[in-house]
Amino acid sequence: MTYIAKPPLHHPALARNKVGYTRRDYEGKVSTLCAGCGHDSISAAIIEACWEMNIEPHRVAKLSGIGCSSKTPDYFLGASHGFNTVHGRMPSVLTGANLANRDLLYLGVSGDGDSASIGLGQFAHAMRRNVNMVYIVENNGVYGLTKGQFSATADKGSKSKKGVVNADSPVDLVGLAMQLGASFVARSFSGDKAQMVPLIKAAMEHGGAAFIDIISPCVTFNNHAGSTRSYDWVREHNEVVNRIDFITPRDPITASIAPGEVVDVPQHDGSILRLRKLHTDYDPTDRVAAMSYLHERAAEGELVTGLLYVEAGADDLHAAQHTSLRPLNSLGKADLCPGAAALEKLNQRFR
Ligand SMILES: Cc1ncc(C[n+]2csc(CCOP(=O)(O)OP(=O)(O)O)c2C)c(N)n1
Ligand code: SF4
Ligand SMILES: [Mg+2]
Repeated sequence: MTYIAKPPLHHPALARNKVGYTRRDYEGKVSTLCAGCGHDSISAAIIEACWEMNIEPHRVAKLSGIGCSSKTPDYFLGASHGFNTVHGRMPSVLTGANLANRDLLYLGVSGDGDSASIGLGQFAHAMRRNVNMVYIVENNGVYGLTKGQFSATADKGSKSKKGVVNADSPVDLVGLAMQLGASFVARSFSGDKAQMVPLIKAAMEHGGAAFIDIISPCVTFNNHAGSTRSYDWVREHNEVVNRIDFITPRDPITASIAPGEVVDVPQHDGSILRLRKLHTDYDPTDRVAAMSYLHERAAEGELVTGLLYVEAGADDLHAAQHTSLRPLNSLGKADLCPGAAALEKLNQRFR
């Protein structure tokens, strides 16, 4: 059913953003996910964020793996580049595409099975290399597409729909991303669009690996009592540490906020992430403190959401590898194939 296209007609009076597109231009095909699936709310937040950020759809490359979550790029940004890869292999395909053309905005969409089970190794290496991308995991604690088996992010002791208790310890992708060196780490909830949209916008402006773990309930297989990924459970245990205001280089910075209530984090392009602190003792620029805070709250059964860690000005993979500033498809033969002498010089470095 993924072939159902939306009618192309637009109401002529639809509002247009600064690059001339309506919200409809950021949509994709009709979703075939179950009604109420958290993943559809995340697609809606991505559409909203891209429209508000005035991003031209053809400047975006969306990549995914396999799963209900990985199907979603078909349901937004229909005019963008897209690659639905193999289960768990999105990060390496995205890394390759990014190395070949640094001028696109890379959006990786994955599931908890896709990134924390089969794709855990791929996830880890993309984070530690600080690949410049937005990486969203739509985390429902189960393999939704294959009918609700526990995934590696399911909490120990949580119950499946049939009452089976999960005996395995969970993989916490947020904790892993921080430990591995990701320079932007956030967690959100698909039921909180007001939190998701600014987080996605900030992630798109960040120049490095921007990881967002979005708890996204699977209404068909993991939304019952005993689950720790249901709408009810997340609403009861969600501890929001901050709210983002996003200030582009052109916006005036006006605020009358008491010191201690706000953290300003400048980004590569001159924009500023302004974090309004809801928990005054939480510092998102201190990696070690942020990790211990998350562990403490998790031990109390709380799920911390918000921008959890951000490192301004971190070097991405291109900076570390001194890659070409121009996309490879814009280089001529002389640059791409500089001849035997250049190859010999290169080989000398490895002897
Ligand atoms: C190599 C390989 N192994 C197993 C599968 C079967 N499979 C398809 S989707 C999936 C899990 C999807 O779970 P998740 O990434 O959490 O996505 P969700 O459906 O929950 O959004 C599995 C195991 C596959 N397609 N390919
Ligand atoms: S099975 Fe679960 S994850 Fe898949 S579309 Fe349905 S509700 Fe969403
Ligand atoms: Mg899943």
